Amino acid sequence: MISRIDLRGDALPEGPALRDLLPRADFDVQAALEKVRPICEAVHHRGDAALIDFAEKFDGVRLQSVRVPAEALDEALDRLDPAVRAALEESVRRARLVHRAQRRTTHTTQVVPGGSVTEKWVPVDRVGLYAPGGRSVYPSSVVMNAVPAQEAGVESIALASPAQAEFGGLPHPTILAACALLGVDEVYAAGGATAVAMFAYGTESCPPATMVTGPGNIWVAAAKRYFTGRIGIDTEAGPTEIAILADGTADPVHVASDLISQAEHDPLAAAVLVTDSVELAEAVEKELLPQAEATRHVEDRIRPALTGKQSAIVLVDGIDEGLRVVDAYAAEHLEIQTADAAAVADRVRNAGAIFVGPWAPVSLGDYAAGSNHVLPTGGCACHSSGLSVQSFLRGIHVVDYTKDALAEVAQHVVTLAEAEDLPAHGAAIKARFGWKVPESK
Ligand code: HSO
Ligand code: ZN
Repeated sequence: MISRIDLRGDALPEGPALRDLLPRADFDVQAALEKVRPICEAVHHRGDAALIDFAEKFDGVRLQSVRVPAEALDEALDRLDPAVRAALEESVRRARLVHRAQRRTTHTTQVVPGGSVTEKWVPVDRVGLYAPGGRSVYPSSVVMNAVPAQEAGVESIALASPAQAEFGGLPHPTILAACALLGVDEVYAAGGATAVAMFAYGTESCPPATMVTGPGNIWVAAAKRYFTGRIGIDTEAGPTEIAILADGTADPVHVASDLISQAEHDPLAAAVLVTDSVELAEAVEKELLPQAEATRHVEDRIRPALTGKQSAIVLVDGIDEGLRVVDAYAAEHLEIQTADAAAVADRVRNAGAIFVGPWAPVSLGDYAAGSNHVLPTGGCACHSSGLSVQSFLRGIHVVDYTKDALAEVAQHVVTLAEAEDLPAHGAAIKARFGWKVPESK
């Protein structure tokens, strides 16, 4: 059910040529951009009225108000299954441990006596988090977005999730319960591009945000791209990906179940096994179908994901070549299931998150490892990181020089300003010293 790409024999090509041999889903955000433009503009001009009309059109429900009343949040938490509540609490506890350790401290560098640069870290003022509805109602994603924002010290945190007709126009109750658990009390029923536009422009009921984060479908990604440069965004999340680098020591049952686990998200999800063992490849192929058939979403998501052009088993000549392949692919999630997995994992350069050895499946990271599950997709892991405390912070340089410290470097500044044909830059220095440049020490 899954295709094979055989890269054994000849030497592997370099860089982009190697990347072109590897499978990837089509996810044309640029094409979606034209469709979201009128939606964003309608929210800009008509505010809440546009959000209410779009909820009726896309979600089939007429809203009383876009803002979710506080009682609805409390009620959702009261009604939450106690086992789900306990699991979410543990997920939050572990995520807090990891994200608290990401906090940055103010640092001052004494460049010269009397001259210092301090880097202070300031959280963004207000973020809008997005939690999808429909096929993907993930309270775990509320945790993964809210915890780093909270640990970064963001003062104003709001969340939007699509209105659900079956819940009277409120977002899904598990999303509301997760918000209540996390202390996120400003919640809106708005979905897809309309939610991003609501946060970007602000409406009568929702003040504008400086940043929007959170996973979503192609319309959310397109809306984020539309607002790039106006508001901060995290990476544009595409369909989920798992790559597994495995040798003959890996257990094919586990490898197959991990590939299937991420194929479960989306018909466009990617599952890629890179191995130097033909025996493992064959054993995994045998496992995939029966395991997939035994699970609920086989027809609508898992089979199309595994048989799609974005998924494959890639055969290589040894783990060194395997490492070159997984680096070229730059997976959102990368599992290392080889002998001495930690040493192999240490050599990986490009991945959103790395899962080491037989006891760290991606599902653990999705819910309760403490790591973040909002990660770069589509090869963006070669230049971007997953969501973290850092995503919500700005490092501001504070430059503090005395007269003597400025005098000491004045000549160099004037010289560089002249070299760039910017004499007024030099004049701003000279003016402070009676228009004479002090001698450099
Ligand atoms: N694997 C998804 C996140 C997720 N999994 C949410 C389960 N729920 C993208 O990293
Ligand atoms: Zn997942």
